[in-house]
Amino acid sequence: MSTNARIADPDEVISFEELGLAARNHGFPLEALRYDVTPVGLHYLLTHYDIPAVDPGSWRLRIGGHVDSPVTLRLDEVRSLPRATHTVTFECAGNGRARLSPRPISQPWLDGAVGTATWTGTPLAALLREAGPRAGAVDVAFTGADHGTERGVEQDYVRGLALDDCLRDEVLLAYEINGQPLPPQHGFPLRLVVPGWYGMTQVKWLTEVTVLDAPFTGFQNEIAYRYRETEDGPSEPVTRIKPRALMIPPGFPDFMTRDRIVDAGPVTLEGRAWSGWAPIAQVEVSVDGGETWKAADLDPLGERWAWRRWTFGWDAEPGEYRLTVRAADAAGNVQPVDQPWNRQGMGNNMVQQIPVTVRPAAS
Ligand SMILES: Nc1nc2c(c(=O)[nH]1)N[C@H]1C(S)=C(S)[C@@H](COP(=O)(O)O)O[C@H]1N2
Ligand SMILES: [Mo]
Repeated sequence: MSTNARIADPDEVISFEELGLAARNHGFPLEALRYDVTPVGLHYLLTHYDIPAVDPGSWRLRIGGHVDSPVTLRLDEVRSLPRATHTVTFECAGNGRARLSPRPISQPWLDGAVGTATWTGTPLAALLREAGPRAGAVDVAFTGADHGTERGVEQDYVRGLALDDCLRDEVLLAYEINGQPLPPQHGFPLRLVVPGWYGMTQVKWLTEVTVLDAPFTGFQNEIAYRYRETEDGPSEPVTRIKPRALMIPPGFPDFMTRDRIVDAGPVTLEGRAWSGWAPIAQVEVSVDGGETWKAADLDPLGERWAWRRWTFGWDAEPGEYRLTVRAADAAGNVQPVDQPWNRQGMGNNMVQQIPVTVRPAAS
């Protein structure tokens, strides 16, 4: 049995199975780019299996493995630890997958597997230090309370992360989103938040934190979240978020195609850009599908792990346009116009394309 995603045949359309995944795991509507912080119900969702039933009274967090003093905590004990809050842009590593050609079959995201939330919790580093990783500790495994099978492998959802990455100041065990207790779909009662990393790292319904003296080799790290060109060839782990800019689609939409109609005249195009590698340094807009580019205006840098707002003044004259936007970060990573294809459809940060008809202004 292959543990790779299947690739769609050239004329194969989206199946009921994919539609089922897409309905459970909804994206965020692009007009929600207008909010600095995404309202909870508009944040994207991705859950591999079922949302587990967790009883907060009997729930425990266990920190153990290759440590000197294992720790077990009740929810009220976690909540009484020092608090920290970070505003963080999340993005699923599969965002953009459904636009790839040929198309890897999995959760068929278009552009909307994104959201920015204010996460409150307690810094992971202090708890890990209290448990005391022993000499030789390399990775930490984070286990969720959800369970399922995936490509024939039965498993709890578990992700590994290098101990050094776990000890960064910004990493949280979060119990609140936007000032409210986590709702079931976002990981109640506790989740991991690792700012800058793609979504698979943000383990929901956390129950166990296990320090390991050998590299973690579980399914979600070794099989699922890899950049892989061929079925059996070499692969690289999916880690931090590549740069992406998105635009609020201007004007108003057609119901079916979602193509846009805009009245001629001055239009302020607006959106957000982010990168998990370095702060956003530049955003450029094209109204001709990527032939020519002009720099957008950037809002001042805000919180490091939150997206950055941009605007662009467009003098729209009647005609047909294809609006496109691309981001570059301070580490020199630039969003591509052409698809970065890989076998499992990971990290497709190819630019958004918005067909727009500009109609003459009513006189
Ligand atoms: N336990 C558990 N954690 C999980 C997942 C999961 O299926 N189970 N999905 C991951 C993936 S792939 C993503 S993109 C994010 C989505 O977080 P959200 O649903 O809160 O937006 O959660 C991550 N954490
Ligand atoms: Mo994801």
